[in-house]
Amino acid sequence: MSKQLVEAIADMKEKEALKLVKEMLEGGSEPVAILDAARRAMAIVGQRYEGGVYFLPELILAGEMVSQITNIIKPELAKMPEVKRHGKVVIGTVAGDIHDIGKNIVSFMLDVNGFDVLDLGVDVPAQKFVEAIRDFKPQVVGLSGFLTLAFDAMKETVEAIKAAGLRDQVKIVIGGGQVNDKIQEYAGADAYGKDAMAGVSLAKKWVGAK
Ligand code: B12
Repeated sequence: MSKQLVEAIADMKEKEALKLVKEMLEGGSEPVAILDAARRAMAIVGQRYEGGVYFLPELILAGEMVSQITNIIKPELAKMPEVKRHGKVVIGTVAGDIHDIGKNIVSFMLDVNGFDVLDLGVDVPAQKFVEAIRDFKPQVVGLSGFLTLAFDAMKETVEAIKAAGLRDQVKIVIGGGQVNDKIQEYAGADAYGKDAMAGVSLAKKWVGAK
């Protein structure tokens, strides 16, 4: 069924995709497995966009479908037994970038895994991260970005945090479709997370949670 879901999203069959998600949940599928299918479908949508098969309207529709799927799944994840709170995370999509589907998934996976998350939204200026670190006092900062131009914004954000004298107080993890360890090094972050669960594992490790 997860293969059918990938195809339905990738083929822009919105009603079918949402119906499948509900059926999968009723059938006992893991919410995280459904999210993974949505992520795989988005990669196909991206390839079709690159290949000139899809255009911006399809990207927007695909984005909306995944947001709706995320909203259906959220209450299921929230049903998990109450977990101990481990610490605080500030997260946002860096300046110049408005992609937020992945960030939203990371944000709520952190939440359901015991972190208090302050989500600053999209196109977040470096200074806003600095202010949030001062006010919210997180142990971890998550920077998300999908565009190649986000790499510079990530670097600038890390530099602004350093210039504000706050770099030693936080661990910084970056993530987003094209991010890898080279970009992590370029941006001066502490780690990169390939997916939401990698972000959760890193944050847990950094705050010493089991
Ligand atoms: C959906 C989409 C959109 C939607 C976004 C909707 C939304 N609300 O986010 C819309 C239509 C708005 C959009 C706009 C644009 N897009 Co777009 N978009 C995509 C698309 C198809 C999917 C992205 C996505 O959501 N993937 C699914 C999520 C779940 O994956 P993810 O973000 O990688 O997240 C996971 C991990 O990376 C990780 N993660 C993510 N963030 C973080 C953070 C931390 C801390 C951690 C630990 C982990 C982590 O965990 C997530 C969950 O597991 C990609 C193509 C692709 N290859 O995927 C193009 C793509 C990213 N877009 C692209 C482009 C060019 C644009 C536009 C410039 C188009 C235009 N001409 O206007 C604009 C950008 C405007 C801007 N300033 O940002 C290009 C980028 C190319 C580049 N090299 O920069 C891509 C690659 C398409 C392409 N092949 O050309 N886009």
